[in-house]
Amino acid sequence: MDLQLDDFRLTFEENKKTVRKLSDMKDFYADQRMATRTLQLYDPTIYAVYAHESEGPGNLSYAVTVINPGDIGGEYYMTKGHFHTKPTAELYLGLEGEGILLLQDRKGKAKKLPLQPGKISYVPKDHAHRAINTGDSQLKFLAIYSSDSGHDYSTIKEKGFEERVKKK
Ligand code: M6P
Ligand code: ZN
Repeated sequence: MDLQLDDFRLTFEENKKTVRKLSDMKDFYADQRMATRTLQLYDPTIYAVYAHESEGPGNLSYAVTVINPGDIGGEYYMTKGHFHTKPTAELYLGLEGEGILLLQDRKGKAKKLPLQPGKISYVPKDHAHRAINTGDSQLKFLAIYSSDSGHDYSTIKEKGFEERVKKK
């Protein structure tokens, strides 16, 4: 299915805004020396999440994430990445910019999907997911997820993703 849509304006009322700066996620980057050096100079905003969150089972939450262009020691700006605490899936829709959606199952098997305008990607349950901005402009995408999915960041923080996406 291929749908040609006219330019449109996406609007919704967020009830939660999260801004992640380098200082919030220093440990997620491979090049710790470069992360430390960067933080001595400034604390760049890596991404912001504008979410409309609902509560409880049976409901949906959704969010637009905006990842700035940039890298730390060649590793592109990216989201922290997480598993869901409950086995629930998630849907991604690329809006602007170019990037990669990195998936990883519980056994550590990774998969890279393109994140680009108009592209819908499905994150199966029990798969960690991280978005990476590989372009030179902002990467924007919409994510829709179960309201009770929950974010487990600790597994990724401890073990990391098998794959890192770096500048060539
Ligand atoms: C998407 C969704 C959100 C998530 C956000 C940023 O919008 O998956 O649930 O919060 O990306 O990703 P992270 O929470 O891993 O930093
Ligand atoms: Zn998620």
